[in-house]
Parts: sequence; C-alpha cells; structure tokens
Amino acid sequence: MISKRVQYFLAAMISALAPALAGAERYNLQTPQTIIAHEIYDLHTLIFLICCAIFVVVFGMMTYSILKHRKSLGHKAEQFHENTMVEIAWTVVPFIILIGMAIPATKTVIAMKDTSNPDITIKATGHQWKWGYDYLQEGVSFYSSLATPRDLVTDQSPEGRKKREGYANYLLEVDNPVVVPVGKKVRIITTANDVIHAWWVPAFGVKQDAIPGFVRDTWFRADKTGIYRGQCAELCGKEHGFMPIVVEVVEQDKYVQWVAEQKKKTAANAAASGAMDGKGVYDKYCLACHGAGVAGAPKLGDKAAWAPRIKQGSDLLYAHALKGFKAMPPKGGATDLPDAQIKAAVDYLAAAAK
Ligand code: HEC
Ligand SMILES: [Cu+2]
Repeated sequence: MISKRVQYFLAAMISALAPALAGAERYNLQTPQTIIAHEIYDLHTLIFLICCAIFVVVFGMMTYSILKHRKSLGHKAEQFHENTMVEIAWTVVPFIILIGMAIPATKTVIAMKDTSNPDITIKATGHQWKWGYDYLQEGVSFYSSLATPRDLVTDQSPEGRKKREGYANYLLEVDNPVVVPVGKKVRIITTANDVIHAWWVPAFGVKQDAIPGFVRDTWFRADKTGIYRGQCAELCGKEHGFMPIVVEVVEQDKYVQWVAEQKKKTAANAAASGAMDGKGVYDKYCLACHGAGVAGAPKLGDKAAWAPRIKQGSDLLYAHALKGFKAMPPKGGATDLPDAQIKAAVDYLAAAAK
C-alpha cells in the first residue's frame, strides 16, 4: 500500500501541475494552424510521452532496487557480468524505441520539405534587421520592419516597464505584414543579404534558415484566417530580437484586393523615389549592350531598330526585358532590381526611339 505521506505528495504534485495543463498554450507549443504544425505537435506529444514512460520505468526500477536491496537489509550484490540476455535486451529495446520514434519523425520531415506545386511563392530576404518580401508571381515587394516604438523598448523607468507589460504584441508587430490567402499552399523561399537569419512562424510549424548566397525553401497552408506571429530565429546581430514576422491570413478575395493595392503602392513609390529612374537604370545596367549595339542589341535612340519592337506593345517589351529574350539576359543581368525599375528603363529606351 502507498503510505499516506506519499499520497499527499502525489496529490500536491497533481494540483501543482493542473494549472499548467489547463493553460497549456503558455507551456506547450502554440496551437497548430497547419497540417505540418499539427504533425509536429502530435510528434512532440508522442515522443514526450515515450520519454515519460522511459523515465518512470527506469527510475521506478532504480528506486525499487535501491530501496529493496540496500545493504542495511543485509542484501548481497548479485554477480551477473557478461550476461548475454541482459546485454541483448538493453541493446534491442532502445533500438526498437528509436526506430519507433524515427519512422513518424521522418515522415513529417519529408512532408515539411515537399514544397512542390505551391499556389503562391514568396521570397523572404533577411536583412540586418528587417525582412524583405517579394511575391514572385504578383510582382509585389516590400520591407517589413518592427512597429513597436523605440522609446518604449529603451525606457528604463518603472513607468516604462509598466507600459511594456500592458502592451499587446510587444516586439511582435510590424509595419507591413505578409498577407496570404487561407487554404492556399504558400512556398517561402528564404535567403539573406548580410548574415544568417531564420524565418520562423511557430503556429505554422515553419522555421527555415535564411542564408546569404543560398536559397532554401519551406511551405505552409494556413487552416484559418487570422494573424500569426513569429521572429527571426537565428542570432544575427545586436537587433536580432527586433525583426519579427507577422503573417496575416485572409480570405482569397481580400487577398486579391490587397495585391492590387500593394501594386499601386509599389508603382507610386517607384515614381516618387526617383532615386533610380529609367535613365539611371539604363546608364548603370543596360548601356553596356544597348549603347553600342553589342550582340545585336537595339541601340538607344535607333528608331529603325526599335520601331518593330515597340509595335509589339509595352507588355511584351517588359516581359522580354524581365525574363530575357534571345541574347538579351533577364533584367539585363540586374536581377536584384525590382521589376518596376527595369520597366522604367524599358520606357526610357522606348521613349528615346520615338
Ligand atoms: C548583355 C547585353 C544586354 C544587356 C546588359 C541588356 N540588354 Fe536588352 N537586349 C540585348 C539584346 C542582344 C537584345 C536583342 C534581342 C533580340 O531581339 O535578339 C536586347 C533587347 C532588348 C529589348 C527588346 C526586346 C524585344 O522584345 O525585342 C528590351 C526592351 C531590352 N533589351 C531592355 C533592356 C533593359 C531595360 C536593360 C537593362 C536593365 C537591358 N536590356 C540590358 C542585350 C542586352
Ligand atoms: Cu535575423
């Protein structure tokens, strides 16, 4: 029989654990919002339970043996060196347990890596210390930076601390969130501009390093609309904690609307900035070929060469300049420039031949 004291102890343990179990969200993984996140969650639970079972069996046996066979009870040590049965058992049993854990884990890892047939592809570029996003099909590009006010972060006064405590989504909010449609497979391509960062959104079960000079990818399909938050998960410098990720999952029609708005903004920004207008891009990237007519490139201002090309319509000219056309390389080699700037250079070339 279990003594009264042990019973009290167990009761105390359970009542101490109860609130932890009730508020699971705080102590456990975030509520999963994608198939992969569900699989990871279940795997985590399964393996945790296996660990608990092993813990109970091993420590139970140890405790029992220590108590029951102690010297003060007059016990003599048993000699069973080189007991083949025992040695086989303690090799085979862990092996079976490991295989039992590896099979479901491998299945999930393989599913995580299957980025084929996405509905949408977004390139996420890590910068010190913000994220840049390019929607590859939609042609939408923007930066996403921390929105929490700086003085709130640095305020060391007691009032400052109070304010921070009452502040929702402290260090987990951005000016421009990533917007994606619900139920669509979104492929995230990660890379970085300076040092290694990592794109991590726990509720989606997504964490992918963003490495300069390399391209990695991951995917998710959000089950529900809502706002999901994550962070850069690779120590990337002094502001590593200040480059959060916010993903807004919306209905398809809202998404279409957002893309349209975003495109307008991008165009307006390009027009307003003027930092590198069509001529600027031309001089820097296109002149080498289009200035001298290298490899049959139509020369700047050569009406005869440009007239039939301009006739094709600006959409086709844009497409050829962006994707490449015969000896014309994609974007004239300036692949890091946004589409809008290449288009401006095309406009400049076309206008010069009128
Ligand atoms: C490496 C040389 C090279 C560079 C750099 C280059 N081009 Fe070209 N481009 C060409 C050649 C060659 C053609 C002619 C292709 C053909 O029709 O055979 C061409 C054709 C074009 C055309 C006409 C496409 C059509 O439909 O006929 C456009 C527009 C154009 N380039 C835009 C640009 C812009 C904008 C840049 C700079 C961002 C640029 N090019 C940089 C070589 C270059
Ligand atoms: Cu980072």
